Amino acid sequence: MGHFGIAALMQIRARVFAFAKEGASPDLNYTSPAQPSKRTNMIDWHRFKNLITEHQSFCLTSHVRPDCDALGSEIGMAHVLESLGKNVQIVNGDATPPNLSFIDPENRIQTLHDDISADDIDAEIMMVLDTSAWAQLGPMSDILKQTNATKIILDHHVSEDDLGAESFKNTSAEATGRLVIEAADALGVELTSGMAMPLFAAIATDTGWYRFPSSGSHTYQFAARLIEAGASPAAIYSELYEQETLARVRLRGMVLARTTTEMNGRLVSTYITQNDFKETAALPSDTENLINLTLEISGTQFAVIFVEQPTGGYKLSFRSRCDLTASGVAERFNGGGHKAAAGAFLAEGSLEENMNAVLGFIRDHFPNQAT
Ligand SMILES: [Mn+2]
Repeated sequence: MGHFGIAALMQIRARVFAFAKEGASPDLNYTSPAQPSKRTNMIDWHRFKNLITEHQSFCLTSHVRPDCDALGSEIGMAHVLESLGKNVQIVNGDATPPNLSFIDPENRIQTLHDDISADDIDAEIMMVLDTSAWAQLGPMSDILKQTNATKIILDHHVSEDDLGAESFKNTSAEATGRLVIEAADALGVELTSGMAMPLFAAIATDTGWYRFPSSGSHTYQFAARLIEAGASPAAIYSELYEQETLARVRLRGMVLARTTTEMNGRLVSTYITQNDFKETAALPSDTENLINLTLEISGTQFAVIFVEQPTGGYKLSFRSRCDLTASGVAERFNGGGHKAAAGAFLAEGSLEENMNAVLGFIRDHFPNQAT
C-alpha cells in the first residue's frame, strides 16, 4: 500500500460524492451507541403527553434501510397509542427487510408507494422515530415537507436537521426503543406482549446485545420489564443471529480470509468486490456488520472495510476503539457518523487507489499511544 500524500488526498476528495447517509446510518444505529450530549438529554414528557392526548390519528415513520430500533420503536409506539384508543398508521420509505419481518408479526408496517399512496396517509400527528435527518427519511421526506399535520420527533441521534417538527430527543439514550418505554410510562400505558418483543429487539440491537458503553443498569432494568411483559431473549436472538444464508456465511469467509493488519495489529482492513457477490450469490445487504467481525481480532483499534457497490464506487465503514475517531476519518472523506462507527462513500477511483488514500490518511493520523 503506497504512502499517503496531500496530493492524493486532494484528488480523492475531489472525487468523493456526498456521503449517502441513508446507506450508512442504519448500520451505525445497529452498532454504535448514541453519543452523550449536554444540550438534549431531557425530554419534556409532560408536553409529549399533552400532544398525544390532544390528537386522535397518528402516522409513524422512521429512516430508510430500517433497522430493529426503527421498526421495533414503531411497532411498540403503535401499541402504546392504540391502547389509548388512537388510530395509528405506520409508513416507511423503505420496505421492512425480510430478516426483520419478525418484528412486525401482524405485517402492519406499510411502504410508501408500494403499499400506500401519499393521499392515503391521514394523520393529525406525524411522528418520526429514530432519526432527525431529511436524508434518512427517503421518500417520506416529501410527505413530511407537504403535510399539514403536527410533526414530532422521538429520537436519540446527535445529528439533526430542522424538520419543522417538535423534538423529543435524548442523545444519551441507548435506543429509541427505550424512549418508547418512557413514553408509555409518561402516558400511563402498561407494557404488553405486543410491545415487549419489538422493544427488546430495538434496545438489544442498538446496544450490541446490551454491552455498548451506552448500556447501564437502567438498560437492564428496561430489559427486565420487557421480559416480564413477554419478551423472549432466546427467541429474539435466534431470529436476529441464527438465520444466516449459506451465501452470507461464504461472503463472511471471503472477507475474513483477506483481512490484513498493520501498525502492530492496531489497524485492520478488508474489502468486498462485486465479483464476490457473484461468486457467493450474496446480496448487497449481506455486507451489513461484516466490519464488526474484524473487531474480534485482539488489539484492533481501527477497522475499515471497502465494499464495491453495484452501481459503482465504494462504500466505506469505519470502526474505532482509539482516539482517532471513526467520524473524524469519515468526515475527511465527506462521510459522517459516530466516534465509534461511521461511514463514507467514494464515488470514483479503483480499489487500490481508494485503499491507498484512506489507509494512508489513517496511518498518518493514528495515535502513537494505545488507548
Ligand atoms: Mn436507534
